[in-house]
Amino acid sequence: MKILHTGDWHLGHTLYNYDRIEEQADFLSQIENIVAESQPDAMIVSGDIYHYASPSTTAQTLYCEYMLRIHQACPAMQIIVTAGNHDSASKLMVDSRLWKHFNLVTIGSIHPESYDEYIIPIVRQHNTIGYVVAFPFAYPRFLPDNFFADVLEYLHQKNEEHLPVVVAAHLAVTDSDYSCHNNIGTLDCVNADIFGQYYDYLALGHIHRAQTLPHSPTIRYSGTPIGINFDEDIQKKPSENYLHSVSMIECTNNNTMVWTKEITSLRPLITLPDQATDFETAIQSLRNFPQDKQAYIRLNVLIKDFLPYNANMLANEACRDKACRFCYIHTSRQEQETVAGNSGQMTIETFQQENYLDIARQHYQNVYRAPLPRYMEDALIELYTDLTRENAEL
Ligand SMILES: [Mn+2]
Repeated sequence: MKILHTGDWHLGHTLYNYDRIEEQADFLSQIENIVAESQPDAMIVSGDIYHYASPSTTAQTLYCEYMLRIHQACPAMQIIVTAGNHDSASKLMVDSRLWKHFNLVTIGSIHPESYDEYIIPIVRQHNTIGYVVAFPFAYPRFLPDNFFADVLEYLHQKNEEHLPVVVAAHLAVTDSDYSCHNNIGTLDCVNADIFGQYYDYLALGHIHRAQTLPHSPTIRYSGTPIGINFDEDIQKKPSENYLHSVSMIECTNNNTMVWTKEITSLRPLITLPDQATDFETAIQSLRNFPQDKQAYIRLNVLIKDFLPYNANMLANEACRDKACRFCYIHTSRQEQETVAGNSGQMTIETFQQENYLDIARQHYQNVYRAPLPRYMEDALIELYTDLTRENAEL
């Protein structure tokens, strides 16, 4: 059983107000070519089909057009689409009955009553050759205990021929590298153990960096086909291009092989330069950026005090005759020595006890080595008074 595993398409996603439909069409057509060439038995799209729960008509048209083309590239292939946390499960289900006629099954939400709903037999020339068990996104706390493992055990009992089983899910598992996500604090992580043991490959979506779990070669995130935010595309080693791909899986007698097919980005997300530098050096590297290279650019600037007031204008000017698109300036602050005897770090206790104005004064002194200006002090007092009054009214 050969499977193409992808996910996190985020169709309709825009980056700093730049429309990305052209890039999204480009990666879909690459997937279409991979399908035509490798003729998989199934294709799994593990959630986050669209970026917005109410996708634009352009994004939906794109989905329709390319799903049909992908289907036509390999009509016997079973396509399985699950809803991710970005999708509206009910919207995705609207035309799901029509899509069944094109060998495409959509799994929108979890109704724990019927296990068979999640089990899709994969058929080649009238013979079942394996199963895909597809779970959409669900908050772990809303799932019945042991749900995933129970469904898989139920299939294991039925699967007398021990045909291969591939599971699709959209969630964050512990031990994965989610350093590219800036919402780590809100990411609910579950242990991959919750799937039990009766499967051959776990096709995950949710985390955007393609990766196989350490010590578990058959648990994998396919990653996004194109970068969704700049942090995803930060190279592990400077200057090494971050590769996007789809994953290919082949399950044969008790053996699972995994390899990738690269997806090239029409407009890669580039951080310029790799290491943060002063503004002048950064803007110069943008001026030197190749004229015809299509890319999204963020500048990586190390600041001591403030950015020049016209920094964004200068960056836009530097791109004027270029094919690249300037997005924003990422700033990091140079570590400064703090007042002698004061580490600049405040304990939570001090923070709770001190007066808000003293905290502001001390912080300003530590960072800028100057007293807090009078106008800032006035503004702070005004804000504080407004806030406390609003709170009193609530
Ligand atoms: Mn996603």
